[in-house]
Amino acid sequence: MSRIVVAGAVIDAGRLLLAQRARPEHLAGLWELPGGKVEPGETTAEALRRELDEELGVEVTVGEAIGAPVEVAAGVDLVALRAELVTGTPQPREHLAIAWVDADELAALCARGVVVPADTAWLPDLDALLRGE
Ligand code: 523
Repeated sequence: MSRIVVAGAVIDAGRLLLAQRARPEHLAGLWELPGGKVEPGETTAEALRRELDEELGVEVTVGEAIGAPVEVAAGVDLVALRAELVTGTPQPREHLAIAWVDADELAALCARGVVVPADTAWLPDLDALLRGE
């Protein structure tokens, strides 16, 4: 059975929220769209709301999918959904840090190889959103 991991593209005032992973070792220190595994019985939107509450202490509304799903492991697909902050200020409860980046800063991080590899697939889609196209 395939599993889904959901990641949130939280955009506010032309900036994207990134979170720096603390684990596992091969991803530690890399920046990602925050999220996590969809649990049985959850929709992707429900899972994203739960993950962003647990990880960052924020309430979000979830919007449309961004880009195409990425296979992160055999039978594990990663999907990105747009999300908008409703309440709370993101705090890195499970990450090393958080950052708000504009389109140029996101491209620079991807070019430096400090973004989680799967997430770099969405760079064109995120770039267009951040530039308001
Ligand atoms: N990714 C990934 N990008 C990304 C996320 C949220 C996750 O490539 N933006 C990958 C990393 C892991 C897998 O998806 O291989 C599961 O993500 P993880 O560890 O964030 O999921 P959790 O938080 O549900 O995991 P555990 O609670 O540790 O089981």
